Parts: sequence; structure tokens; C-alpha cells
Amino acid sequence: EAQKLAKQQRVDIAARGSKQRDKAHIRKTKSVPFSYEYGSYDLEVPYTEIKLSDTPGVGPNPPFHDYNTEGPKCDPKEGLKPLRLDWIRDRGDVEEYEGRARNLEDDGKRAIKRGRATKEWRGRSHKPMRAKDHPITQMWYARHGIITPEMQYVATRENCDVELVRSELAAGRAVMPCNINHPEAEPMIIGSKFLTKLNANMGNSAVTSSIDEEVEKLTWATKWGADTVMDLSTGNDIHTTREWILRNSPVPIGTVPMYQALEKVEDDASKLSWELFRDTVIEQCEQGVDYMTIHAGVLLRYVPLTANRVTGIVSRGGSIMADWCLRHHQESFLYTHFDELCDIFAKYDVAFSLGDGLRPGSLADANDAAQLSELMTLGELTQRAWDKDVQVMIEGPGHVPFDTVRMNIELEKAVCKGAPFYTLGPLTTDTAPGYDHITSAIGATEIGRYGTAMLCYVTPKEHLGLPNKDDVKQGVIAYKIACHAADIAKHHPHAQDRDDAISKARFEFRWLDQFNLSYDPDTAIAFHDDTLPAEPAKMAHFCSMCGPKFCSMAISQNIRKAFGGAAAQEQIVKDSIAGKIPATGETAPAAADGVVSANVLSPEEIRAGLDAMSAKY
Ligand code: IRN
Ligand code: FE2
Repeated sequence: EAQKLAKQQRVDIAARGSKQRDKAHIRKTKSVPFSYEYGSYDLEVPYTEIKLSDTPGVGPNPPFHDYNTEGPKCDPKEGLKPLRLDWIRDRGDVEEYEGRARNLEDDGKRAIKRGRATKEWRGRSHKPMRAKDHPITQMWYARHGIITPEMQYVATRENCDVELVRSELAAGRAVMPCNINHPEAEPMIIGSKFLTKLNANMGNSAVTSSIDEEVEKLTWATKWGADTVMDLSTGNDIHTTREWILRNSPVPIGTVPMYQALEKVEDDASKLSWELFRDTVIEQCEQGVDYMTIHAGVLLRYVPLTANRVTGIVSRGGSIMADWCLRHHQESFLYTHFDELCDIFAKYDVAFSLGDGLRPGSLADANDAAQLSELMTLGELTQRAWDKDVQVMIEGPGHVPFDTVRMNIELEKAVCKGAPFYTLGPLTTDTAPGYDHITSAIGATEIGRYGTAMLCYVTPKEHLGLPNKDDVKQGVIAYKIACHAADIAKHHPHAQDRDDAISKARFEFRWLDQFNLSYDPDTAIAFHDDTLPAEPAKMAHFCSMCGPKFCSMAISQNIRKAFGGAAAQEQIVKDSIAGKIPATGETAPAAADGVVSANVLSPEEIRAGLDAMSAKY
């Protein structure tokens, strides 16, 4: 029965698809001229336009403009145009070289043979690039006072001053993951002064899913609003899968290179070595991975701190490193070779996502010695990366009780000197498998509110299985909500505009505008049509929840029509107090006077009350 129900639900969500959304959310670009000492360009900065209808009897409503993550349309077998290629080459500080890229043709053919791909991937037309003689990271440019086209692009997207972008990058409080070998990606920024971002994880495992499906999931996730995507593939054909994803991705791609390193030693962690890991990292740098999770804070001496935990080490990368350290009686090579890693990342502009390999996997383990010790080490590593002009963000928990969520971001800010925090939820209870997009979006909103820069989505399948397309959508929408609620709470400029637009549409019974302004128009329209499918219902001044007679919004509108605006309504109140109008029916004016005046606070009284409250809190 449960299986049948789950299947039916999946069909329902799938049936909703994205038809209405695709009709209403139109990707457009704004042309921004930019020039600096290395070149002049017209930056085509994307945004989403949502057209709105007129308010009857009043006039037109301006179209709504939103941040766009979707990327231009392209044939998945061809890939996207390399948007940044000229910007990168014109700076004159990089060189093309042979690289160690595999023979993609052979890889592609092997993938087809295994039934994981339908078409051969032709690969990128140019060779990999790397820095010639100084770091080519956006942090390096920012610290040298250079405003790059990437920074201007981001400032236009975020609707902010380009100097804010430069100074936050220079200070390490924001990162732009933008590997020079992923020129297809549209520059974006992660930092607490900017819009809160969301990451969607995907990737095949040994058990399920083909390359085509992975590319489709990528397109699907960015359509609904994923700002970055992590490819966590662990099965066969990791390299080829990633090549397809990178060449089709308009958003930065992150990976955990340890997963591929482990695949290379046939899943035997004891055979891992720094050399093998380094080569894997370089391979991924050359391919264009924009940021990499490196679990360099899992030190040998922290591993015993997890021995008495309820759920041990739940991070895949963390557990692999812990296993290696204990087997070899050695400090983690990620820690001992960290400076070398920095030098590699500086050559390609790959950002660190310092992994939380000891994050708590249950409320019982939250905020324990293992988690916090690792955080201290991440603070040390942040400074070491910054010393080499390499961009850094810090990964965070996990499972955390709601009342200690805030403490986690405050601690991170203090220990890691304001480096952007990037958290996995956190889940605020362990009790709801099947609904962990919700248990975690609650924690994500709270941690985002206090400045976490990027939220890693959790799908309904968390703890249960590999997410499919519908799970990806559910996860992304849940996290759009969390990011947006956090932005509003942070008083981010204009964050509330969309809420105001949708509320106005709702009050004016502009049903289509209400659907189209929502994150998931197809679900909104499907739910509405469930009870009132007829076309005229899209103009009706009620829905099936209250019916035509009890719609509070319709009644409110009628009140305005019958009694006029605020001034006219106030006059009626004054008149009834003065006894000119009996308040209701037969009630004597004197009684109405007592009741009305006792319940109305003067503006001064309200002000005094608010002042008293703000003094208290
Ligand atoms: C984000 C914050 N903390 C962990 N994450 C993500 O979890 C990380 O970026 C990666 O995508 C995923 C799995 O990481 P582990 O399990 O290898 O640590
Ligand atoms: Fe978990």
C-alpha cells in the first residue's frame, strides 16, 4: 500500500512538470558594457522576467524581475558556449597546455558500451589552461584592486555596487567559484552580504542512474533555482559523467575528489596516497571543477573523539580519511600537504570547500568535541589558503537542535574569520525520514538568517536512497524557500519585493499572476484546479477553500468599495464615537463610545509599547 501511494505521489508531481513555469518565467539578458585594461566586453547578464496582468480598473502592473540560474538553452551533446573564454585569455596570465586529460573518446565509448550514455561526448575544443606566473584567482585580482568582468557581471546580477563585490572577495568574506577551465559557467558569488545561495547535490552511485539522467537532473535543478551543483558520482565513468555535466552547466560545479581517488584504488582506502589524490585533483582542475570539498580538518587525533558517538562519522569523505589515518598511523595527507593543494587551486582558481568530515549525524552528537575541534582546524587552514590568495568556504553541519543553530554560525564566523559558511541543512530533528527536506529547511532558514552564505539542499530521499528528478525539485523548492525567508530576515535590499507582488495579486484575484509569481507555478495551478478547474474560476473572486460567500479577501474588497479608504473609514469611527451614528442596530451611542475608544491605541501608545519591547530584546 505504502509503495503504491509513494508511486502515485511521484506520478502526481511528475505530471505537474514545468509547463506553466516555462510559459511564465522567461530568461532574458541585460547588456552591460564593461571595459578595463585587458579588454572591452558587452556583458549579457541574465534575469528572469515574469509578466503580470493589469489590475482591473486601475492599470498595468510592471513585470517582475528575478535572479536567473537556468542558463541558456543548448543541445546537451554540444554543451554551452564558453561565456568567459575571452575574458580569461585576454588577461594574458594563463597558458594552454597538454594536460593529463584522459582520452575522452575512449571513455565515452566505454560509457556507451556499459549502457550509461546514449551519445558520444565530443569534449571541449580547447586544451586545459593554467596560470603562468601568479595566482589567477578572483581573490588575487580583488586584492590587487582589479575589477574583473566577472565581478561586474555578479554585481549586476545581485543589483549591488561592484566595489562591494571586490572588497568582500578581497577580505575572504565571499567566494566566486569560477575555474578558468569551466568558461561556460555564469559568474556568481557566495557571501553573507549577497543573496543566500543553494546547492543541489547529484551524481550516480554504483547502483543506479545513467549519464543522460545526471545531465537532465542538472538542467532540472538549475531550472528550479539551484545556484551551484555538486557532482557526487561514485560509480563507474566518473570522469565522463563529470565532463558532460561541466560542459552543460551554467552554474559552478563542485565535487569531492576523494570519491574518485577511492574509485581509482578500487575502494581500498588503505591504498590511497597523497600522489594519487593530487593527480585526481589536477585532473578535475583541468576539467573545470569550480570548487572541491577537501576534508583536511579530520586530524588523526580527532578520530577517537567520535568513538562514543551515537552515529559515528557520517561524512563519506571524513570516514575515508579517518580510516586512512588509523590504518597508516599517520596524520592526514590532506592536512600535511595542504599548502601544495593551495598552490594547485591558485593556478586554476578552484575554491576550497573545507569539508566537515566530523559533522554530527544526529542530534545526540551535535556540538561535540569532534565537531568543534575540526572547526578550529578549518579556521587555521582558512588563513593558510588566504595567504596564497585561494578562495575558501567552510562546510557545516548536519543534525543540530534548533536552539543551537545560531551558535554554529556565530562560532564559524569567529573561528574562520568571516569565510562564507556552507551548511547541510542542518536538520533540526532526526525523526522524519521521508520529510528531511522540511526538517532541514527549518534549520537552514535559521542558520541562513544569521549569515550562512550557501545552503546545501536535502531531499525527501535523504537517509533513504538516491534522489530522482522529483526529489531534486522538492529539495530545490524547499531550499528556495529557506534562502528567501533568510534574505527577508536579513533585510537584504528588495528581498521582500516578490512577496509584495504576489500578495497584491492574491488580494486582487489575479490568479494567474499569483501562480506565476510562485516558485512552483505548476503545483500552485494544479492544486487550484483540483477543485475549480473551469477557466472562469481563474477570474473568480474566491477559491474553494472558503467558497464565494465567505472569502475574507472579497469581503475586505467590498468593505473598501462600500465605505471608502482609510480616511473615510476613520470618519465613520469618529462619527460613531461622537454618537452621530448608532454603531450596530439598536446599540446606544454611549455604549459604543466606551467600547470603541477603549480598544484603540493612539500612535503614541503603540510607539511607547514598541520602544519598551525593543529595549527588552
Ligand atoms: C555541505 C556542508 N556540509 C557537507 N556538505 C556537503 O555534503 C558536501 O559539500 C558534499 O556535497 C556532501 C557530502 O559530503 P561528505 O559526506 O563526503 O562529507
Ligand atoms: Fe543525516
